[in-house]
Amino acid sequence: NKKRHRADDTSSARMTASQPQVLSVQRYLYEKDFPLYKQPIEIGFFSLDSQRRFYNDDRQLRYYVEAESSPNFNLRDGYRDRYIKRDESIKEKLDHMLQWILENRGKVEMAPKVEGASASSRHLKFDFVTWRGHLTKILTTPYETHEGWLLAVTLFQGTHYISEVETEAARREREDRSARHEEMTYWGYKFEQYMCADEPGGRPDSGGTVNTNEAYCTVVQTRLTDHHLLFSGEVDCKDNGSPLKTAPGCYIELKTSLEICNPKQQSNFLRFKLLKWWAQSFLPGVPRIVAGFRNNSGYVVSTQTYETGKISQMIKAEQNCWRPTVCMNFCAEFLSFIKKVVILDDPRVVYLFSWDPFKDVCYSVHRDSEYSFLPNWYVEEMR
Ligand code: 0WD
Ligand code: CA
Repeated sequence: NKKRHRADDTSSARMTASQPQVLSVQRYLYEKDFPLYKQPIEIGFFSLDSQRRFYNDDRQLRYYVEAESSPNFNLRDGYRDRYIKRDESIKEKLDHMLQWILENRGKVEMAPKVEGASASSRHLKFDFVTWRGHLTKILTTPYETHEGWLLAVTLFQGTHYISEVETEAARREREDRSARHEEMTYWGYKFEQYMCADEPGGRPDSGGTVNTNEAYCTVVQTRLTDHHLLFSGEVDCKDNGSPLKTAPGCYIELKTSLEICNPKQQSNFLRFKLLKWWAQSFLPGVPRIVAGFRNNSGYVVSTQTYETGKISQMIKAEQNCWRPTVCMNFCAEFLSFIKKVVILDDPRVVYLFSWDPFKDVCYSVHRDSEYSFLPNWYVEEMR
C-alpha cells in the first residue's frame, strides 16, 4: 500500500538523510484501518520443567478444570511452605526459543532455492523472532504512561531477533518489591493450580507445590502486514471440552484481578487491565481468558470468562479508552522502523531501541557489548 508507506516516511518515522532516527508513538498517527493480521498458527511447543530444563514436547501442558459458581480459593495458601520461585535475576533472553528453532529447523527454514544450492544457506522464513511478551509491550506502548522499555535487535541471516533488556527502573522495581507485592505475584500462579489438572479429565491438586520454573510454551507463526513473525508465549492450559478445537484455539489464559465493586474500578478494569489482557491473548490467537476475581484477603470469590475477540466490543462505550487498531498499527510501523534502521547483518551487533512514556522511540548501535544476546551455540549451528 503506497499511500500508507508515504505516511510512514513523513509522519510517524522522522527522517535524516535516508534513515529514520526516531519513531513517534502518538496515537492519532495510528488511528487507521485495522492492519492485516493473519490467524496465528501453532507450529510447535516446548516445556520447561521444575528445574527449568528444556523439552521439545508438551509434558508441562495442563488441562482446564471449570470452577464451581461460587468458589472460595485461598490464594495465600502455600506461599510460605509450598512455593518454589524461579530465579528472576537469571536472564534467559531468547535462549529457549533458539533451542526450539535448532530442534525444529525443518519447520522454520526456507526451502532451498535450487537443487545443489549451498547447504550452508540457513535462512529462516521469518522477518522477526521474539517472545510474545515483548510484542505485548509493543502493542500497549501508545497507551503506556508509567514504564518504558529497552528492546535489543540483532539482524542475523536476514531475520531480526528481538530480545528485551531490563531497564534500570524495572530492575529497581524488581529488587525493591514489597512483601505484599511479592505475595501477590504468587497469587496468580496459585490460581492456575486451582484451575488446572495435570492430566485430561483429572482434578486440580491445590495441596501441591507451586513451582514457577515450570512452563509450557506455544510457538506460533503469523503475519502482520508484510512482517512474517515467529514467536513463543507461555500458555496456562488447554480446554479439552471442545475436542474439535485445535491449538491455539483450545488454549485458555488465566488471570486474577481485584473484585469490581464500583464504577471507578469498572472503568479502570476496562481501560487498563483489559488492554494488557487483550494484547497478550490476541497475539497468539488464544480465544478465551478466564478471570478469577479476588477480595483483599486473597480469596477468589467468582470467575468470569472473556472472549478475546469480543473485548473490543466491551470497551466501545468507555470514554477515553484504548483501540486495538492503534496497538496493531503501531506495532506494524515499529517493525517497519526496525527493518529500515537495522541494516548490519551481524550476530555481534545490537541495535538498542528505547522508549520512555511521552517520548519518541529512539535507538543506539552496539558491537560486542553487554547487549549481545545471540549465543555462540546458536550462531555456529545456523551458519
Ligand atoms: O520478558 C519475558 N517475557 C521473558 C520471557 C524473558 C525471558 C524468557 N521468557 C520466557 C520464559 O521462558 C517464560 O516461560 O518466556 C516465557 C513467558 O513468555 P511470554 O509468554 O512471552 O511472556 P508474557 O506474555 O509476558 O507472560 C506470560 C506468563 C505470565 O503470566 P501472566 O498471566 O502473569 O501474564 O509467563 C510468565 C507469567 O506467568 N512470565 C514469565 N516466566 C518466565 N520468565 C516471565 C519471565 N520473564 N514473564 C512472565
Ligand atoms: Ca496467566
